[in-house]
Amino acid sequence: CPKHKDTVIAFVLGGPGSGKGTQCEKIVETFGFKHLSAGDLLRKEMVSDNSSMILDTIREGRIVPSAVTVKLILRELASGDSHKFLIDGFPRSEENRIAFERITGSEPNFVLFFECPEKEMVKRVLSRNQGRIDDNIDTMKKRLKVFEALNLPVVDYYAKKGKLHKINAVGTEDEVFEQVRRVFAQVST
Ligand code: UP5
Ligand code: MG
Repeated sequence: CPKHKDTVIAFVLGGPGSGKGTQCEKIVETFGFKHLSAGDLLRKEMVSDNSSMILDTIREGRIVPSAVTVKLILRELASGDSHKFLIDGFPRSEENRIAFERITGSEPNFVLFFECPEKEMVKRVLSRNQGRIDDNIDTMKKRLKVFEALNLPVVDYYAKKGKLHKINAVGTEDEVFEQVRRVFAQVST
């Protein structure tokens, strides 16, 4: 189990294009966390393993089996000497959440949730232009449906546990980060 008593794990949740990756980079610069993007880890694995399963799943906006994603996250938690982790874009379903808890024996210390209207998320994703196979209107519609059906229950779960910090994701990157900064100030006291 990678979790020592001084390990800090924050889950960073929010819909597709809500700004998770962008804000995680700022958190890394300001608060010295290690950033683990589940999506980035899966895209790397897809290429290095030539995995058509991961490719097809991402193109359909569906969720890769928990065992695959948790293995990649565990490898990162165990490598290097960081003990403060941002896990971005995971868990995406109750099944993901339960698998993570069972396999690592850990729960996150706190959870950030970027709240963003669908219209804004669609606009951001379609204007990103970084060649992601899932950044097209058809896949985006599917990603939004999966987010609503499977990820929002995870958000509710952490809200009930008192671990959820909601961030209004609309505004400039700096405006959004001001809210993030306040959360980190609050949880580290
Ligand atoms: N942008 C950012 N902030 C802005 C702001 N305040 N104002 C205006 N523009 C802003 O941002 C998106 C775009 O918006 C960028 O161009 C940015 O400059 C701009 P970004 O920070 O990239 O948003 P993010 O929330 O990270 O969006 P992303 O598309 O990465 O979210 P997803 O959750 O859809 O993607 P992820 O990579 O996590 O997952 C992709 C797929 O992998 C999933 O659909 C799924 O198929 C699979 N997956 C799993 O199966 N399991 C997992 O655990 C994780 C992923
Ligand atoms: Mg991202």
